[in-house]
Amino acid sequence: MPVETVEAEDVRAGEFAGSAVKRREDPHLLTGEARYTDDVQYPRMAHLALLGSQYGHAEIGAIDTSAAEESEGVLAVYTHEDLTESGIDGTMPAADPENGVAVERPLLARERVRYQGQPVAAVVAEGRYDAFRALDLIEVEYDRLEAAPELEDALAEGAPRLHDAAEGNVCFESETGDEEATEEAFSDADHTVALTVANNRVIPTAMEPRAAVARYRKSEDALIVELSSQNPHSVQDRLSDVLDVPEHRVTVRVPDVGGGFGAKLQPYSGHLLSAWCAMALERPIKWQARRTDDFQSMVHARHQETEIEAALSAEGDLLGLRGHIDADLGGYATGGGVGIPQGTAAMLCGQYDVPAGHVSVRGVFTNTAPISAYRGAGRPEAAYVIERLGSACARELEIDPAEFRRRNFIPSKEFPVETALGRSYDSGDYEKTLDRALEIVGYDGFRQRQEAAREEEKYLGIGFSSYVEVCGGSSGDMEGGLVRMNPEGGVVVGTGTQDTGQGHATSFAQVVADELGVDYDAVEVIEGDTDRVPEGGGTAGSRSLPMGGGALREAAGRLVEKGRTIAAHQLEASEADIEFDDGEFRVRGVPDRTVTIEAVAEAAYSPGDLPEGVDAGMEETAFFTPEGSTAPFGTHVAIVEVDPDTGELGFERYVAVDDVGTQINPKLVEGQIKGGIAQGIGQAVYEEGRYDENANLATGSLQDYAMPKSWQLPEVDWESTETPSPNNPLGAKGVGEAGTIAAMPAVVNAAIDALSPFGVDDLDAPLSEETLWRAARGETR
Ligand code: MCN
Repeated sequence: MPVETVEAEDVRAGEFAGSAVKRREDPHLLTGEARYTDDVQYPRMAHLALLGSQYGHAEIGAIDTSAAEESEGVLAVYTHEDLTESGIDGTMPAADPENGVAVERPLLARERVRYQGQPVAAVVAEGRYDAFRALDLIEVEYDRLEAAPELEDALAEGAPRLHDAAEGNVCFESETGDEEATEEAFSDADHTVALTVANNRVIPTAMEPRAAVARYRKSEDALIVELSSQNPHSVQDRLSDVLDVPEHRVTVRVPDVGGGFGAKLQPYSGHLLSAWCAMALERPIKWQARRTDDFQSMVHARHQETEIEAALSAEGDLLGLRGHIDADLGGYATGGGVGIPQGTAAMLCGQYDVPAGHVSVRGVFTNTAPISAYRGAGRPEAAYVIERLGSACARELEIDPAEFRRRNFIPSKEFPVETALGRSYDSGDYEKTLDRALEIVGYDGFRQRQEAAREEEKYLGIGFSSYVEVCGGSSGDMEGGLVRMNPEGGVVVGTGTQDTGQGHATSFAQVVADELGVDYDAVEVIEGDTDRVPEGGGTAGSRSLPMGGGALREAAGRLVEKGRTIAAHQLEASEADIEFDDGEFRVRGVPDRTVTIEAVAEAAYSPGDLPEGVDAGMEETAFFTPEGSTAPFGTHVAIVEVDPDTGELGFERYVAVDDVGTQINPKLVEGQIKGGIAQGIGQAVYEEGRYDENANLATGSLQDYAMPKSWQLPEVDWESTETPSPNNPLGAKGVGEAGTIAAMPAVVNAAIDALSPFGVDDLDAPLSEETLWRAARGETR
C-alpha cells in the first residue's frame, strides 16, 4: 500500500520527522507559480546560442563568422580565439587522474572536435531566433578524421588517437583489492563462473534542459548568474576560476529546477559563456539549451564493459571476485568520468561477504559526449554486474537464486564492514529485506506457477536484485547549515544543498521544527543562493538529508543551547537546571516556570534583556562532517512475462523492500524510490544512447531515444525496514538513487529467467522487443 500523507497541522509538535507530511513544494509546482531559468527576464537581455560540431571527429580549419555577424539582430560571434584574446584561457579545469593523463576541455573547440555537438562557436543576438538563424551562417572548415565511437574502435590497434597525450586512447588505469589473495582464492575454488556485462549508455533527460541567465554589474564588478543547477557553490567556484573573477563577486542563484539527475552538477560551456558574454557585452545574457543540444552535449552516463568472474566453493560460497572494467569516458574526461568507474570497481562486492577481490579499470576516450554522473553514478553499474553474476552463479550451481544470495550475505552482526574491494558499509540487515520481499511476492508458490504457465506457452520470469550502495556524504565532505530565529519566532534555514525535485523544503522543515519544538509552518527553507546560504556541496550522491539535515540539526542544537543560557537568565535559574522540550525551556522540578523558545528569541534581539557576555541575535551556522558514508540497501524482485513471438516484455509484479535508515518523510522516500525505479527500468528496457560508425548520435531526440512512459511502468509494491546509520545524528541514509541502483538487475534477471526455456542465460540491455525476440531464437543482436 502506498504511504498515506498527512497534513502538517495534524502532526503533533515534535513528531514532524518520521511523518509523511504532504510536500509543501507541490502547490507552487502544480499551479504554474514555479519559475524556471527560462522564465527569468531582464530589460536589454540578449540571447546566446552555441554552434555544435556537426562531426564526431574532425580538425577545425578556418571559421568564417562574417555572414553571421551581419545577420539581423546579431551582437557578436565568438570562437575560442576571442576567449583567449580576452585574457582567459578558455578551458575548464582538466580532470587529472592518478596514473593517467590530464587533457584540457575547451569552452569552444580549439583545432579539433571530438564529439558531435561539441561547442565550436557562440552567437549573441537580440532575440533567441536571431541567434539560431546566425548559427547557420557560420562557416567552419572541418577536415574529417576517422572516428572511434565505440570502446572496441578506440582500443583497436591502429585506432585514431583522440588526444596526443593518451596513447591507445587510454586516459587512466587503476585497480582496487588484493590481486595475490584473489588469485589464491581462485586456485582454491571448486567452481568459477565468468560473465561479460555491458552497462548501456544512457542520456540523462531532465524535463528542463540546461539554462542560464547572467548579468554583470560593471560598477561593482559583480557577476550574478541564475541557472538550472544541482550545485550552486561549485558553479560559483568554476565561474570564478574560468572567468578569473574573485569568488566573492560571483553570486549564483538557482530558480526552480526541472530535474537534474546528476547531469546538472557541473556548469557547461553555455553556462560559463553566458557569464563571459554578459561581462564582454555588459548586457544580461540568456542561454537556453534545446532538447537536441542536451542530447548531444550534456553528459551521458553509464557505458562500461565489464569482465567479471567469481570463485566458489562446492557449496556455493563466494571465495573471490576478479574483474576488469573498460569505462567509456567520451571525448573528454570529466571528474565524474574518471571517478565513477573507480567507484564501480569498489562497489562490486555488493551485499556479499567476499573474502578476496581484485578489479582493474581502464578509462578510454571515444568520439562521444563525455560521460559523467547520472542518478547512482557508478553504483547502478556495479549492482547490475554483481547481481547479474549472482544469478549466473546460482544457475550454474543449481542453487535457488534467493538462497544463493542469502548464503553469501554479509551477516548483520558484522557491521560496520570494509569489503575486499575497499568500500565501508555502516550498517545493514540484508536477510530482512530479502525475506520480506520474498514474502510479499509470494515466492513460495512461484516456481509451480511458472511451470504451469510455461505449459500454456506463457513465459514468466522472476529476477532478484539485492543491492547495496554507498552515499550520503563522507568523512571528507562537509555541508553548511544556517538556522535563524527571527524576533517574532519565524525560523529561516538554509543549506548549500539544492533541491531539484526531492522535497527538501518539506523534509528540512520537519527536521528543524522538531529540533526547535516550533510549528512546521514557522520554518522557511532557503536553498540556491550563494549570498544567502552557507558554503556547501550541493545535491549529489544522495547526500542532502544526511549532510544538510545533519548540519541543520547541529545548528538548531546550538541555537537551543544559546536559548538555554538566555532562558536561565529570564527564569532566574541556573543553566544546569533548565530543561528543553517541545519548544519550551523549564526549570527542572518547577513545572510552571517556563518560557517559550519564541519568547527567548525575542529577548535575544533586545540586548538589555540578555545575560552578560551573551551576544545578541538568534542565529547559528554549523558546518557538518559525518563520521562516514551511509550504505542503504534492499531487495527488489521483478516478475515479468516475455512473449517470445513478439519480444514484448510486460510486468506482472514489482516488489521493492528498501532500507534507508531512519526516514524523515516516508512519502518522500517512497516517491524517491519509485522515481528511481522508473529510471532503472528505463535503462533495462528502453533507453540507449547510440552512435553510428561515423560518431553521429543516432538517438539525438525524444523520437529516437526511448524514455519509459508511465503506462509502461509497473505498480511498485513498496515496503521498508529501518536500520539507522551510526554515521550521522539523524540515523538517515540517502535514498535519492537507491531505486535506480536496484531496478535494472531485477528486470534483466527476470527476463533471462523468463526466456530460460529457450536456452537464454544472458541478455544485453536495453531489452527491446527485437533483442528479446532474437534471444528467444538463439540470436544475439
Ligand atoms: N529522505 C528522507 N529520509 C531518508 C532519506 C531521504 O526523508 N532517510 C528525503 C530527503 O529529506 C529528501 C529526499 O528524501 O527530501 C531525498 O534525499 P537524499 O537521499 O538525501 O537525496 P538528495 O536530496 O541529495 O537527492 C539526490 C539524489 C540524486 S543524487 C539524484 S541524481 C536525484 C535524486 O536524488 N535526482 C533527482 N532524486 C531526484 N528526484 C527528482 N525529482 N529530481 C531529480 O533531479
